[in-house]
Amino acid sequence: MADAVTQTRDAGTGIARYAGKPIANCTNLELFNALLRMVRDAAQARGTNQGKKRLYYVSAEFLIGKLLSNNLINLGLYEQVRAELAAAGRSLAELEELESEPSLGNGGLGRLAACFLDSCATLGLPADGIGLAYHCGLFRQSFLGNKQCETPDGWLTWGQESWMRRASLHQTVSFGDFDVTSTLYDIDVTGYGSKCARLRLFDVDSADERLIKDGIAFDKRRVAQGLTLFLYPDDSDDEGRILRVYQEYFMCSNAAQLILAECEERGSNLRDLADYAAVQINDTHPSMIIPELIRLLVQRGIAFDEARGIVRDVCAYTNHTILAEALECWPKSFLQRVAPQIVPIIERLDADVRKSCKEPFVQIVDEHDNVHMANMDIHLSHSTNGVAALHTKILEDVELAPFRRLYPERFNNKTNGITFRRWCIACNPELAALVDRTIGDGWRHDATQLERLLEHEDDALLGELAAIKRRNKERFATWIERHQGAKVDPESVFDVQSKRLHEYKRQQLNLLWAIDAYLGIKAGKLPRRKVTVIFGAKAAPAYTIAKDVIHAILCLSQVVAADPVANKWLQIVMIENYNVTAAERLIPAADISEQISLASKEASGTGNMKFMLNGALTLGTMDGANVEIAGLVGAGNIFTFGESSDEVIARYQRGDYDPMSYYQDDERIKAAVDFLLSHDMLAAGDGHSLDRLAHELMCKDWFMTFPDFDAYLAEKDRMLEAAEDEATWQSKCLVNIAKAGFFSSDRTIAEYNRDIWHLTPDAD
Ligand code: NBX
Repeated sequence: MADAVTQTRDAGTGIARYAGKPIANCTNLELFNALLRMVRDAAQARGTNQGKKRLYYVSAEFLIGKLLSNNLINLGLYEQVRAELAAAGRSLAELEELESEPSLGNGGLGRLAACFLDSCATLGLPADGIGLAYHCGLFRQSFLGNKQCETPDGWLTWGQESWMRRASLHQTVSFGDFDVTSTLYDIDVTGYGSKCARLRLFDVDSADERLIKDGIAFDKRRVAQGLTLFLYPDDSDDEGRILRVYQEYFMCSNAAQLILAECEERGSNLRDLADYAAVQINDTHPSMIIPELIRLLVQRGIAFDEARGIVRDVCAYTNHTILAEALECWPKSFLQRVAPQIVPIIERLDADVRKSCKEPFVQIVDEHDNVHMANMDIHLSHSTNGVAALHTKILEDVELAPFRRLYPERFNNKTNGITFRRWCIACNPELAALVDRTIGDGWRHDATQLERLLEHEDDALLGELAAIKRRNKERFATWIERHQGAKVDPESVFDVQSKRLHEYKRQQLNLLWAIDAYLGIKAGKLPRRKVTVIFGAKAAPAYTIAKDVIHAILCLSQVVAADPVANKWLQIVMIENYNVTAAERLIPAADISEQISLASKEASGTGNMKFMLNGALTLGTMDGANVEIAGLVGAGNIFTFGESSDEVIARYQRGDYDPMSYYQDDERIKAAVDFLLSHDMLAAGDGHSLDRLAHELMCKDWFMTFPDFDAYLAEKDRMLEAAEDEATWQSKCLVNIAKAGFFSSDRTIAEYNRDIWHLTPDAD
């Protein structure tokens, strides 16, 4: 190992050698490609974590972010590469700009998968992520006429060398009506000072990007050509939904074939598969791996009942939501068309369940012949976990209570985490250096050591924290101006809500606050300091109300900016095409972290952890991991408001929520909602969209924005007042940074391994 590291270091000193000419004579693209090759060699020299038993983390998404800097940091090459480039008058930052971000995920679930691979690699666990090589991934978002536009994100066609390496594996997947062949691509996932994990992505050989017409539209009936073009093709019609089932089965069949072949190669006789493989099913998109594995085992001569037991011992399922509409449920007729070979298996699994349990809620196939993927996962795996303490408790006591009664020992919690390599060391190097100077660098491998920061609290440390925040805000200001021409004031409070656009996350609550603040300024009630409200969010292309919220935010942004008084005190910015790269700029610059989901609905959240680690304070409901953050930092160091999850669940059960009565009885709510249809807003935007949103809030408000409105306003006001006492504020930030250690994904992964996977770390 020591030799490998030395060799790696030696190789790393030669950018020019990789470029084939002196640095000074290279274009930035040539330097980028040289670094890419250097990193790939260094990663290969380290090798991948090995062991008899291997984790296969199967996921439709891996939101990995740009790789160059992160890999350089993890391989210990960052400083010398930076210095070598600087000596030749070149900048690593400029090269980073050339890299396009892999568009392989959409939200928290995909980013979690990426953090988990980083931690598996770092902890020495033999692990692979398995997913799909989407050509255009999630759409690229732009704003036109204050609306979201979607275009393909052709991240793979960028004329540079790629992190993806074509593996020699080729497999065939049989659908009901035709066969396809697939090719496997590998991306090395470097660990921090360790060997690597791998991200293994399947593509279909018949994929054809020429199918894409007009924006992100394409003929979804051309399955073989369109299969891997996009992550989550529009599923507002049956053609789109069937295409998703094709995608999922393609992923699952490839994964199952690969796993069995590899395990046999490592010595498994397949009856002992659980000694060789742990399969983690990331939400329900990979659920068909269960019947597919059973099918392949039966094909290899194992009796059905035994195959079912083997698969149960191998598979574990992670649930990421309690929203009923997000739990996948496919008509059996779709499966019959896509993969008829697994339908009899699913029917037999369903029949088994029916024999032992009559409860309709837990059946795999319901009376309308819909297959409930999560139900299949729970019956056919040995572990079902939620992703934060509150979420797991709601699953156990409410949403999945009948399953819990059947299988109490299978339920467990694994509170999410984030990798501190990307979310502090890489994105906030000044903060990381300050921590090193203050408590040493042991926290980089054992994040709980961050608590020691509290022993060093004094004016000097708090002053340094404030100065770092200020510089990060300036850096963000420079970036957003370059990115989309927006000018923001680093003197102002940066109040940030960045996450996928969804009604349950309640960006509309923040929007109503901003309208209320604007109306207040117009009426002469000035804030203590300018507030810059920053949103980052993509809306699913077919999610109309989510797009209406984006439209209203963009219209309001224009209205406020055009007002010569208000624009001195309030600014609303929506980041175009929010992604990991934008998050890396934004999060270190935030003062306020908005985590305002309707209590009980956000399974965990992971942005909340990233903001905390970067010294922002949370304004949040007692939901998801916010509850655990509050417990760790104490009531004085977080700003919470709103109804509790118990109250919300009771409200839903009573079914008597009436938004109209709030609208009529609360003047501020009425004024804010009415403003959506004001002359100024209508002049900035589309009356239909604004009207639809106002109507939705007044007449439905399914995620109960109004009952929390007053409490939100009051707590945000208290928070903005607190922000004016710099020393006390920074002291609260310090507590948040110090207590963030629990949320390292190294802790999460160690728990998965202890309780579910039982892998042996590669000790070399
Ligand atoms: O998973 C997210 C949850 O909403 C977060 O609370 C949680 O922190 C995170 C990681 O556990 N879920 C998520 O991102 N889901 C999806 O993006 C999704 C996409 C497609 C679909 C269902 C869910 N059909």
